[in-house]
Amino acid sequence: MSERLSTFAFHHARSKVRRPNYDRARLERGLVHLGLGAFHRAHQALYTEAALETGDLRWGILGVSLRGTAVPATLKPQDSLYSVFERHGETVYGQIVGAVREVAHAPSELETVLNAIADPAVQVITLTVTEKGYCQHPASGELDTTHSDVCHDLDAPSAPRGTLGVLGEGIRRRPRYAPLTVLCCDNMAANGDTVRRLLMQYASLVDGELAQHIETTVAFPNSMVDRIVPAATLESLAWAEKHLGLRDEAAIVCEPFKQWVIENRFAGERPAWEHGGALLVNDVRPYQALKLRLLNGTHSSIAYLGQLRGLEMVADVMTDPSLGLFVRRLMTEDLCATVSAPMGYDVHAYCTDLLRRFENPTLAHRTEQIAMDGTQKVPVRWLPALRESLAAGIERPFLERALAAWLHYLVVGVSESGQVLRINDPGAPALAERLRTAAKDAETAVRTALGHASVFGGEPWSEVFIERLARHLAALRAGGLDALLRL
Ligand code: CS2
Repeated sequence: MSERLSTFAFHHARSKVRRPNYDRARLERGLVHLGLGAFHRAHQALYTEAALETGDLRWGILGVSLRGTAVPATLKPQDSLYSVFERHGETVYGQIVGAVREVAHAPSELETVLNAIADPAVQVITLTVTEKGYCQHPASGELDTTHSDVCHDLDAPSAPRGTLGVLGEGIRRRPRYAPLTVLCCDNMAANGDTVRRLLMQYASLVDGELAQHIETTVAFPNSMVDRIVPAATLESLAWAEKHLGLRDEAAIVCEPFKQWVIENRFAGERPAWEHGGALLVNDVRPYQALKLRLLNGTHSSIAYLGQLRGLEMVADVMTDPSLGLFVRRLMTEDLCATVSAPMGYDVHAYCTDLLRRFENPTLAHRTEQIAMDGTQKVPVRWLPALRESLAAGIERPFLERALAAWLHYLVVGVSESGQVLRINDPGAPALAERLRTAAKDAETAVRTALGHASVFGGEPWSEVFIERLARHLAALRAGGLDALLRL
């Protein structure tokens, strides 16, 4: 077995692997990141790495895990160093990243985390806590005051455990003169505005003074993030070890593409992320809609169809003749028709690139990973496009079938090739329960499911749509995916 990556060992990495060109010992702490998963490490941290390489060493990251111990336990023995390999076919580019200066596990190192957020030298807090980490009702976007984290944090605001509670208490400890930017990097529409609204709702339940402090000192720009980062596997770690020449238990293998579009509304200073290619714009919403609908929307359809068929990887779905064609048409016909491109954007070329990214045969991107948390993702990725289309009297044949496939996936239990479907979504049992109690007839099942307001919203759905969705669900139940796609 090779030597483990660390400050001491990183000079022994293979010469082709790029290393930090700055003196890590001089790195200051200027950023706190909540949610230290692979996505942050393969995305925002690389933009920060590029900013550090210009010689501005103020922007070292304190990376925080809000729950699990696995990431801190892996990174601490490596002095927070890790490697990222970009891979498409034979093309490989690897680098060791030094931007994460230190890591913390919030439940056991809470004071460290809160005091870091309170430190005026920290001017930006970035977040990737997944959609469910914000404790919102997915459909309305309002704070879920019955959520166990919210209840816990409202009871003990100075010893919080949820994202909003940790942010709230950290900000409460900041001096009033110190500006702060909270930058949400999760896949949600108007993500910055959403976090602002939720945090303000939370803060006003704690005390009015905190809400006012946030109001006057904190900015919440919206941002669009993009990079496909599959969860690590034993194979990907072994592959990375071979290319790194060192053992890195936090190694990431991802696609070469990355994009970050950020609204240029920071309260204080920020790293020069444009050196890593970030685009600073006035309005991020058109980019966000394009990405959430075309990339994430198609991704979710790949996930549920793939899961139902028993296909493990995204690339397997893309090469399956009938499913591959279905998802291509879902993207280029249904979803494409619902987006308006930012100025100068070639949506057709964007779609072609997306399809090529999904086809990447060397990326072990599991359909199960994307299928996770559907009750949070579907309301963002599919439902707005569907609502807008239905309001204009337009049928979206592929998207509507995909929605039926998701509902079926929630209750069917096994794939068409016999694998047990493991559903990882805290919001799923309530919806599945509705589908099950109304199981017999597809139309009743659909009506009951669409009545689940926290996912589908309070507005009624049109009768013609309900009929079509019921027909799709009935076809799936009777004849599986082939019957659905034939309809
Ligand atoms: C995926 C995203 O897991 C998922 O839901 O759709 O993580 C996707 O890979 C990224 O948003 C790509 O930028």
